[in-house]
This record gives sequence, C-alpha cells and structure tokens, in this order.
Amino acid sequence: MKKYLLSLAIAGVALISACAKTDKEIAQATLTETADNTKTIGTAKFYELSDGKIRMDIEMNFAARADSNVAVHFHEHGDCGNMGENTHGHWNPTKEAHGKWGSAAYHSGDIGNIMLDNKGHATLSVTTDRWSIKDGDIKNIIGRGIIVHGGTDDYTTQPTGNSGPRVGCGVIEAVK
Ligand SMILES: [Cu+2]
Ligand SMILES: [Zn+2]
Repeated sequence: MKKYLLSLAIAGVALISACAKTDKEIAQATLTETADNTKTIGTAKFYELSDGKIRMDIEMNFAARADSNVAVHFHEHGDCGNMGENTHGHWNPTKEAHGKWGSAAYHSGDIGNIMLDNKGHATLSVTTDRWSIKDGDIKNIIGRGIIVHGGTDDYTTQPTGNSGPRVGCGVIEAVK
C-alpha cells in the first residue's frame, strides 16, 4: 500500500512538471492603481497551451475594493497615463459589440466582472483562441492595456458596459 501511494505521488509530481513544461509563460501584466502606480493591485500571467490557445491567470489583491466587483477589459493602447485614459477604448479586433465573455458577441478583451473577497483577493482564469502573441496578427495582445474599473460591467451598455472609473491599469508585455 505504501509503495502504491509513493508511486502515485511520483506520478503526481511528474504530471505537474509536465504541465509546467507545456504551459509556457509568454506574457504578463502588472496591474497598479491609476492614482498611484507604485501600488500593485494584481497580476495577469499569460501561458501558451499545447493546443495553441492562450490562458490568462489573473490574480487581484486590491484591499481598497474588498467585497466589491471590479470590471476588467483589455483596452487598445499600452499607456496607463492620465488615469488610464491613454489606453483609449476597449480593444476590439473582431469589430463586435461589447458583451459578456463567452456570449454571442463580445470584445476579445471583455474579461468582465471579478468579485473580490473581504480581503480584496480574487483569481480568474480564461482560456481562448482569440489571442496571440504574433507580430502583425490582429489578435496580438502584446502592448495592449488592461483596465480595472471600479464599477460593475452591465455587459450591455455600448461600448463600455458602463463599468465605472478606471481605478487600475497595466500593460501586457512579452515574457522572453
Ligand atoms: Cu474597460
Ligand atoms: Zn468591451
């Protein structure tokens, strides 16, 4: 029995390292407060999967917004200046309407609402074929902004979801 458990454990470790090898980190963004960019409120890490899709793991640690929603979108430009306004509007390479992720129509960076717990913590993973890191590809996410809004995305108001002020921002950068 002990031997069996041991080999199970070894198999588990092998599985974990196999995953780590396949899921290559290709990009990341550090999210900071727009009012004070020395204050980090979260990170987004992007991994290329063996099937060519990209997974984003986002982790928020935003105590000032504990027990509330924040709305997260990719915006056009990777410039967090002027309280995040320099990122301009939602990144929309497929010319769709704003909407809920996974619905009939949505912008390719409409991550949507993330509910923060009583410490301001939350994690979310999204896997998609709507993104790439290839130069010249309209799906290329490198250099895009990520905006964290201090309100709730209603998923219907165009083109923004009426998501509230831009309280956080980051830029998607390639990881070499
Ligand atoms: Cu937005
Ligand atoms: Zn949108």
